[in-house]
Amino acid sequence: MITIKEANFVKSAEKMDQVLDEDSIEVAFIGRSNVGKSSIINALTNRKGLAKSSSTPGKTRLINFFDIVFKKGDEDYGARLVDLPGFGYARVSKSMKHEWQKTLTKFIKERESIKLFVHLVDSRHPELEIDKEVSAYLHEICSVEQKIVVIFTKADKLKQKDVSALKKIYPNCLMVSSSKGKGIQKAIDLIFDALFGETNLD
Ligand SMILES: Nc1nc2c(ncn2[C@@H]2O[C@H](COP(=O)(O)OP(=O)(O)OP(=O)(O)O)[C@@H](O)[C@H]2O)c(=O)[nH]1
Ligand SMILES: [Mg+2]
Repeated sequence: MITIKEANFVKSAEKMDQVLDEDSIEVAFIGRSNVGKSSIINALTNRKGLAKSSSTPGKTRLINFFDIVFKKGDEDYGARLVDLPGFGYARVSKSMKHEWQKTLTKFIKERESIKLFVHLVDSRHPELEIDKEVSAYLHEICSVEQKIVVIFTKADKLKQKDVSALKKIYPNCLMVSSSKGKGIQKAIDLIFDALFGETNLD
């Protein structure tokens, strides 16, 4: 079994010149505001409050870095999780919002240490325009050394018939509930495999 045995907050960056050096492989959590980016980081690391979550959209306003250690058997594997502000929402003036989105898109585009983009999509609203835009953008900028996975969040809010409907459209999709812990082990396995799995070695 793969576990995350350690997770530590390292730094918050408001601007590009404050970000950490690209000295670790990174997983960036991307998605619209309030989709559950910070919550899944807490669920994955089993550390409530590590990443700040809130029912008010726009909670995460900085680029937050967390160093983690995966454990598989006797081996440790270091990586870094990056919690980002949400796309499409900022409770600030229009010009500030524009600045943020610019910082965010620039960061995602230029940061080669990101090996995996986890695009989080609300399982209740899988077809939103903003997610189509995010997906198109990620595919546009994704290099051969990078991967993209989609994870559906807030699965606990779905009725069984909604789960079946979603599975019909996305047969192999991963649905998680950060609040109930459902699908979290699968998400850890998926992220680990994307970073360190044999398919990753060339
Ligand atoms: N029911 C349920 N609620 C969740 C789940 N994950 C997150 N939430 C709630 O959704 C709200 C937003 O969660 P966050 O993790 O702060 O979302 P975020 O994507 O980081 O939002 P921003 O930082 O604003 O971009 C909070 O009230 C969470 O408690 C889940 O799996 N199930
Ligand atoms: Mg957040």
